[in-house]
Amino acid sequence: MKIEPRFEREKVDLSGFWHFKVDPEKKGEEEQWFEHPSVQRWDKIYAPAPWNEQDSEYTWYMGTAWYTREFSIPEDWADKIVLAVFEGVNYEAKVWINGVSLGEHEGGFTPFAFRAEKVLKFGDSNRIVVMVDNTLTKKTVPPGEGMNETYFDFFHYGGIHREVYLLSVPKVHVKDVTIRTDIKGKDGLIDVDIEVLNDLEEECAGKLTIQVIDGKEVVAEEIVDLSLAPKTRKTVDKKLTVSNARFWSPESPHLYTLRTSLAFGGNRGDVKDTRFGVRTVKIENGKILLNGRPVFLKGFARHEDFPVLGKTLHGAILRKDYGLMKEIGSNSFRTSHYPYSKSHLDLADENGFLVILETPAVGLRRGVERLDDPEIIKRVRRMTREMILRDKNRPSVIMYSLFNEPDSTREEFRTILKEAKEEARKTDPTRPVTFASSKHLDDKALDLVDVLCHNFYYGWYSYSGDLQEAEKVLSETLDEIHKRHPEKPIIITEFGAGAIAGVHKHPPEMWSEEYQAEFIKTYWKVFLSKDYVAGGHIWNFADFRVGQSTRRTTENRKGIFTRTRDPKLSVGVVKKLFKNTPTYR
Ligand code: GCB
Repeated sequence: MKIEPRFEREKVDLSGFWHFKVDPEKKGEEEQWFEHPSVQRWDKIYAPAPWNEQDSEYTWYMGTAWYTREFSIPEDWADKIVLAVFEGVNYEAKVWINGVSLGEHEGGFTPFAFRAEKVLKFGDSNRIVVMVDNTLTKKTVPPGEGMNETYFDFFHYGGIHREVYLLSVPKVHVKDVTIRTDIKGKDGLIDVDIEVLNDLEEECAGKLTIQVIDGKEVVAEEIVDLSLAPKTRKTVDKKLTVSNARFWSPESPHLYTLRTSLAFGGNRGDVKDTRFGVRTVKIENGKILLNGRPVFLKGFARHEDFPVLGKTLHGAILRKDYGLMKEIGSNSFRTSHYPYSKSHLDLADENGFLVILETPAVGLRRGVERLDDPEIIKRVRRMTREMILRDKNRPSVIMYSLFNEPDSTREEFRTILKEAKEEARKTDPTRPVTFASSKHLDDKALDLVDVLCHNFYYGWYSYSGDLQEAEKVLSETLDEIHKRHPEKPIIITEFGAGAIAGVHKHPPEMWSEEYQAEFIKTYWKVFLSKDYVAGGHIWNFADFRVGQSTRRTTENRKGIFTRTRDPKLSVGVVKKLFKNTPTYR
């Protein structure tokens, strides 16, 4: 079998300097800044990257801001569909090209795209204008009331913080691919759904070639005859088998490519590649089974955060972080508290990390009047769906966390959890769902999830400075949770203590590097003593920027690395703990 040739779908990348103007009085729309912005008087900033740390004037800015730039589009794109793609804009975006409105999107961490070919000038210069609003309210997801009054504990960056580009795709193309894998003996069973769109005014007939590619070899192939009526879409469902498959796992993160190629009337059409791994994830008898073996997650809850770049973790930083995470011996992390960028997760697939993928639904507590507010439910459902649609084919993603630390003592939380869960199951019935609870024995919703995730801070926020008592209470609480839900594995998705790099105390005291190291050691001992504990994630991999308050010294200091990735004392300790804890147990 011959590998079908690959064409990259062509892109016009819009990374670079954009003209920029804040609009605190929100007069831009009325004054039609999207029409002919008088950019001579505008500032310039770089995208992708939040606006906050690019100039001190913008650091604490919350409100509306405008971006604009020119770009040109090749002439030979004229017969194509052209999408204006945004991988992440925090929090709300409205987009115009050549003065025409393309649409709007809400939510900072999931991608969106608008059809643009009708308003573009091909072989010519075009202007894009993006209005971004990062205003938080009690009903945004996540919610808040100001830069220092967020209902969540990380800095509220604003702006275009992930890639923006124009993408050309043929009028007949593969719109979406869903890959589900199973294992039978030594074989990988691949179940694919391929959605093909015919956007032409005429019927088209041809063939779809589906190939599983392993390195330079086609290891499975199916060819399907296809005909599509004008302006319709069709989903092709096929099952392929890879004999003697190499299964994806932390120790051997083997990736295959599914290539879908269209051909019509002898002409080659769209080619789309989707990476995947052959692996299974199941929850059985209180264990998380990866390819049938019980796994133990050792790792971190992370943040996307770095000086100046804010939430935009450049490839070089990601490369460094993964190197450090592997050197320490970790095999897992949670995308606390929002879906991370594509490249962040690409590296998880490639490096064999087991990822708990979390939605941006953090902070649904205190100030939020009703957790079952229809507006909030709608937002949560949409963000959950957008996240899963983006990441459903990643082998690294082993479960979805639908919320972080909601007020799960309130009865209404059950309503919004059920809604989010229904959306998750509908979009992807294969992966377990969970949420990170801080309510433990008072939690009213643990019966609704597949895996129990708990965040503990005994020895920090309570039993402060007293690790002996913390150990006792932690152990008793875990046993009681397990007693109530014996069939569900428990992961400790957060545990940690603040340590200011350079502060040392003997005997260990809060805020010292020694106390943090002792804290982690104490917790780890408890986890390993319990058969039902399926993992521990240290809060946090690195220190990260937060809003201003009396509780924090500009950053949350619970990282075992500083914000710039210098190690604290804990790193050596954690390395030993992780190396002595096998992935399968
Ligand atoms: C938590 C939150 C996390 C905070 C952390 C802390 O429980 O989930 O967002 O940053 O505690 O350090 O207080």
